[in-house]
Amino acid sequence: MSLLKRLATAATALGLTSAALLGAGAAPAQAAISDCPSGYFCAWKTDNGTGTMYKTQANASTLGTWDNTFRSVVNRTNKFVCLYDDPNHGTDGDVYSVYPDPSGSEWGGPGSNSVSSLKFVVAERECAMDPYPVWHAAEAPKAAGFGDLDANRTADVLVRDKVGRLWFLPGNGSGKLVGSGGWNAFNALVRHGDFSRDGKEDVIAREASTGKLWLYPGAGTGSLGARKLIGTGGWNVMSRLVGVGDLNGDTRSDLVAVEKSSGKLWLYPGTTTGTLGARVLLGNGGWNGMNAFAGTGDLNGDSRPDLVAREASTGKLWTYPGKAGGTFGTRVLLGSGWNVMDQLLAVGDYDGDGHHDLAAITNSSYSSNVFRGDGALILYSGTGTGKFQAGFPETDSWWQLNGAF
Ligand SMILES: [Ca+2]
Ligand SMILES: [Ca+2]
Ligand SMILES: [Ca+2]
Ligand SMILES: [Ca+2]
Repeated sequence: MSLLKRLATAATALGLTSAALLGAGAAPAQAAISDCPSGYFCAWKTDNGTGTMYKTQANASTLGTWDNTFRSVVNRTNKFVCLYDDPNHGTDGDVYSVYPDPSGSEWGGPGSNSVSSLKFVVAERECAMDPYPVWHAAEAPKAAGFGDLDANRTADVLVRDKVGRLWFLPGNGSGKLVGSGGWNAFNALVRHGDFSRDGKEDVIAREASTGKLWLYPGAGTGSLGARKLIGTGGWNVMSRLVGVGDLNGDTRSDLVAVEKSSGKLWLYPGTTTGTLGARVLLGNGGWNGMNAFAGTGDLNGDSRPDLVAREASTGKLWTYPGKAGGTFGTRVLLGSGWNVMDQLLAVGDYDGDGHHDLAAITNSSYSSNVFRGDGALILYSGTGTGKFQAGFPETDSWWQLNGAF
């Protein structure tokens, strides 16, 4: 039973650990545990849920006479309950989270008499950090506004959280809610390009249940406008959708897609009306062997957008240089060891030197002398000649999210 888990707050300990924190293993006195009403968080001073019961539906900055007394708890709400050793939800001490359990079928204890405040949150990461991760980017006067939803020449990012909210990260460390929910209905989100032809970058989303493709026109502020159907169905036959910029050189942004059944790579050219035109075969097969993509924009200085892809079997990272005619030239090896990344992220020019860059979010296999485990953001500054500088571990706050775009 992993009822209680510690949230890592130290830079070197990302990820959940639970082993030492499980509660009392003895069967609860059913009558007492079931005294906790539906919709409440309850706690007892005993290890088996007997005796006087504490119950609340509200955040508590201090616990009064209950300070440092919780021994067993049950969370019959639909939110996470964060338990803090510090008062006022401080994160210097240990932080535990108790999973939503409306039926009250799981219970346990923090294993210590140290809880001094508690808080209800919808996403577990909010127990210890902002709902969105930290993103900083420099103004980039020389780069071409790629990865820039609010058109201020600072590379920005969209992040989806575990509860389906969408956050816009402008690049100054802050985050703005631009989608209040429902975004987990999509199993592909693509950006990097102005598809609607109004000069503002847009988002394309594939609806998992229907295979429909929707265009969410960017408002130029980081927010998205009313969606428009651009694909009536069938898009679930594609394993990957990637925004690549203008691959075929007609000034309109294009999409590439990998077909699940065949491993073929297709180009879907953007059209004058914001829809996608007749597809063109780019690759005859084998593209299912790639399990992460980034449409980074031009990396090698020929003004044509390039594509970065990771080979699943080897962990090698390859660049596919865009070439005249809207195809890709011979791939170039960028490096190996990339299987420790959960996701590649095309971020435009984050450091403002005029060259497109790359970011990656780590998975649990990642380890460096700065961060370990999942949820670290590593930045790779492009050289402008098709290469990247060594990765820079930027922050470990990209944890417990559901994708970045
Ligand atoms: Ca921007
Ligand atoms: Ca195009
Ligand atoms: Ca290029
Ligand atoms: Ca750069």
